Amino acid sequence: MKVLITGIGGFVGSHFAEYFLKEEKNVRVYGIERWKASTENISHLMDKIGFYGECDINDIVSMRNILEKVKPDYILHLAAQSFVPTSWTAPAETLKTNIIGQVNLFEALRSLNLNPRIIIAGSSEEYGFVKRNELPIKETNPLRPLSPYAVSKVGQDMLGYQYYKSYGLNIIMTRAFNHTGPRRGEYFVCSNFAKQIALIEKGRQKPVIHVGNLKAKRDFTDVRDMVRGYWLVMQKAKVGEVYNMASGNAYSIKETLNILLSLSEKKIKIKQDPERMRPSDVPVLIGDSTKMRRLTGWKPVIPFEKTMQDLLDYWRQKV
Ligand code: A2R
Repeated sequence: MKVLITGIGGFVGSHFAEYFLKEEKNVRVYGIERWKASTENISHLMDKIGFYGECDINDIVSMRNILEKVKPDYILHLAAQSFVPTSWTAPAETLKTNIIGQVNLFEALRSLNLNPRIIIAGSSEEYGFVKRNELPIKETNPLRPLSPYAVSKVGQDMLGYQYYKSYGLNIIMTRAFNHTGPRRGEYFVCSNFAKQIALIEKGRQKPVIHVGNLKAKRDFTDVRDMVRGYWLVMQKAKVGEVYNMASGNAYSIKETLNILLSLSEKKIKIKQDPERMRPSDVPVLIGDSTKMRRLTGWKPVIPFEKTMQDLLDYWRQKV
């Protein structure tokens, strides 16, 4: 069985590759690699992953070449401009990579007459502004995106549906709520706090942690639980359907900060930094993943405190 992971060198992609190589011996893992892509996250796995040269999802020729060579049974489409704040500073680039990049993937598959099962990595950010009485959020909730990133993910989601309906492609849409853990990019909130604490412990930053909006509440799942969930959805889900993936529990950003601070012996002050505030932020996101759980039997098993401990230890080793 051949699985192609776009964005394999990213946070989720690297955990996915690790999961397959450890737990699913009958799966052959392939990746796509951009010119000068960072392979740090998967450097320990490189010899076990199949690569067929450079591929940028914005370039349909390179996309087609890879698909023709791999002929995958499954595609996990993770490659994206994945960072919400960057989508404010580079909205057009975010829309291009996420939406047009995905069109390139679909059109390349169509031109090759390939029809693997494809998972689209959507996001809880698609729900955007959510009313209190809509929590926890079901798949049927209106989408009211609040950032260019969120709009790009709504676009990916809708295109997935449209290509399923129009051309019968085997596409499954997911909306993953927040996930974190070791290797999370340093610009994402928990990872950023953990890195700052690790730098403070090493004496490389004054004992002051810079933070943005601490009030926002997010539904966090460990990335290792998340990739297990993605694989179950990939195998069992109904094509053309959308599935939330969430823990169902929310922590405020302040609570995550407090957990991380409690794992350090250093006395650290907290400083709010106006530059870290977003033009519009989603106040609370809590997901209802009943649909996906009923289908697959999945539930997250890694406690949030362990995720935070592992994330902090990752940064302690890295800085
Ligand atoms: O930036 P790179 O070269 O390290 O590769 C990133 C890749 N990527 C691309 N690959 C090919 N062509 C492109 N034009 C292109 N642009 C970006 O996507 C990286 O390997 C991956 C994204 O990884 P992360 O930023 O760590 O995202 P994460 O957290 O793993 O999220 C995976 C998916 C994304 O679609 C999110 O929007 C969604 O889950 O939540």
